[in-house]
Amino acid sequence: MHAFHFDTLWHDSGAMEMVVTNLSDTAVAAPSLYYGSITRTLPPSKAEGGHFVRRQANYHEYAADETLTLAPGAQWHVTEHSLTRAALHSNEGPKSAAILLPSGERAKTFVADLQASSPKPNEASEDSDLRCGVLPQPQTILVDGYHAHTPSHLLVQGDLNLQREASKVSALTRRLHPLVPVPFVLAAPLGTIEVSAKSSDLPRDSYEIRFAKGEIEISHGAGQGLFYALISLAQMLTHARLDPKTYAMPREGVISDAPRHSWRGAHLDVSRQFYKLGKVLRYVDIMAWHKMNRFHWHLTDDEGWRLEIKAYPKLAEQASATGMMEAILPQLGGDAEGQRGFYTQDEARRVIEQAGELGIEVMPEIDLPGHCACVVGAYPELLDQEEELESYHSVQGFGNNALNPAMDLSYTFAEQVLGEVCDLFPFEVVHVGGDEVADDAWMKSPKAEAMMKETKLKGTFELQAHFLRHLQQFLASRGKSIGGWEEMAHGGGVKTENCLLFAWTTVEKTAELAEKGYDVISTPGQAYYLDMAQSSDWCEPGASWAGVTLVSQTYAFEAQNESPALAKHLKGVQGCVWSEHLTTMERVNYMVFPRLSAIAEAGWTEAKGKDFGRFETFSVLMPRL
Ligand code: TNX
Repeated sequence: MHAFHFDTLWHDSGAMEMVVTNLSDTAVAAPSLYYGSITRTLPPSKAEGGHFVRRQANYHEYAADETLTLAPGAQWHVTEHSLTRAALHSNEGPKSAAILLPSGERAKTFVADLQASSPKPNEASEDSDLRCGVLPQPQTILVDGYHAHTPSHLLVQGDLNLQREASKVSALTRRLHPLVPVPFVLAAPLGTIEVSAKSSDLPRDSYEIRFAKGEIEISHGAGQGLFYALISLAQMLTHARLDPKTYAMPREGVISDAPRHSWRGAHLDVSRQFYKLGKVLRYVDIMAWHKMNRFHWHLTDDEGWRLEIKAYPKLAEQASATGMMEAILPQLGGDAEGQRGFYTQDEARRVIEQAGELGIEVMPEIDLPGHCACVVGAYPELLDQEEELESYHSVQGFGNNALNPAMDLSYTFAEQVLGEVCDLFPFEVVHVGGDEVADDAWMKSPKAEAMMKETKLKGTFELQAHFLRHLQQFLASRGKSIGGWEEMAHGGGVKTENCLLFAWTTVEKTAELAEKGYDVISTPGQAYYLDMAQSSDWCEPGASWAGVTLVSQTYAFEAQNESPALAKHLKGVQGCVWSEHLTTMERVNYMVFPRLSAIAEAGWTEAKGKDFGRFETFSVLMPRL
């Protein structure tokens, strides 16, 4: 989050007022302000509230009085009366700024739009069919009238927590919708609609917004209630700006809202295609805009290992690359040059931090024991040296790609990797895959044969379950629950306690796992796999193993049914973005949107609030990667 928020106001008298709000936890003595603005100071300066220090072209510097101490939440106003020319648009004010702290550090500062002192209204919206533009659809919306002119900004004042959250949502909106005004400002001309907030005994993550007499009042439960209320307001303003004929800002009315499911997940496979850090951060932003709250980061697979692990440096150095000279030859996309890429632990921390600020937990997935072709490529000692090469093949065609439960090294490897992962990721669930081990894996391994004799474990899946139960115990010793795909229940399975399974092969699997006593997330390939083709047309891109999934089918799918086991164990829903076919960003966007928006709505909105017609017109406004 930014430590400071910077608002600027244009006065009709020809002055520019600059307002710095301290959003940090510490008081700052005698700060200095740097900014770049095309509306420039004309020396000699006629500043009030601060001293002009210097300017070069658009670069400006002002210092506060030595006696000024800016407490957390407090504001420093400087008004400059001597300017080269008048500002005519909101983009003619400061575009970038920093605050110089006494330590010499330049603190991150969010720069809001230049506001006009007598704002000119945007296009009038008079249609009686106007709506609140919020997706996922809130549970109840009662509106008695809309503003004929959507305000450019809403004012937030006084309460530091509210100011911080509002500034954060403004920054998010700027990243996703750089062409619309930021929703929340911390200083504004008289007459700007003000937002206040109070916590109440509403359920966790719930909120209510009351619009009355030119004011907006939020009451919210614990958790993310306030953040979600602000996202709803930010969306209403943004969408009214983007499509004023359809969406508007309520003048009188109440919105009451609460999430339907506690797990509203989105998964991203960064192994089959490597997506740069900036895209991952943007994916997290888009999730937050949809009020999704669990990012399932599929970090490893046969084709590439994408996370730096200090104990096994060759994972990042070698297992992250495919190519003609690599252990893994070029696969889908990446041509003959192959692909390469991984995230450092510091980069992963950036994702975790940004997600955390946006109410999103990051669940890492390290896919074990299967999907490890690149791992054994970099560390061949992980294979039973006496096992025949290519003695079994995964469904994707990789030979001997699963860590062998009969080898001590497999446990050492898994524990060291998961140990680093536990240290890095604060979320309580670590996903260890468990999927798609070939049904004859290790059956030609002398070591596995000896182990089966000794332990009475029979066949691939009992060996697999033995290995996964060990990982479950290891994770429990680190205070974590185990996550995994539905195959974690095979061969006797892992324990149902401290475990979360992801049902994917069929629609029925979710209830089956719940009936076995597992907490479960519903992500059936037939509805929520966003790599599936969207029509049977020959030229339609996508995968086909789960059939064709139209947007309307994704939207209509309901994970919940009458099963009492589901009522107890269904924790939520998730969209999965497998990337074998998603070789370009155009394809990613075409496949993922708007189906991801449909899943976000399934996670949030009760079934009675769903309406495909409304969704279809609205979803085009949601941001893309
Ligand atoms: C199945 S879902 C897989 C993935 C593929 C996906 C393609 C799961 C646990 N395994 O490895 O990428 O299908 O749709």
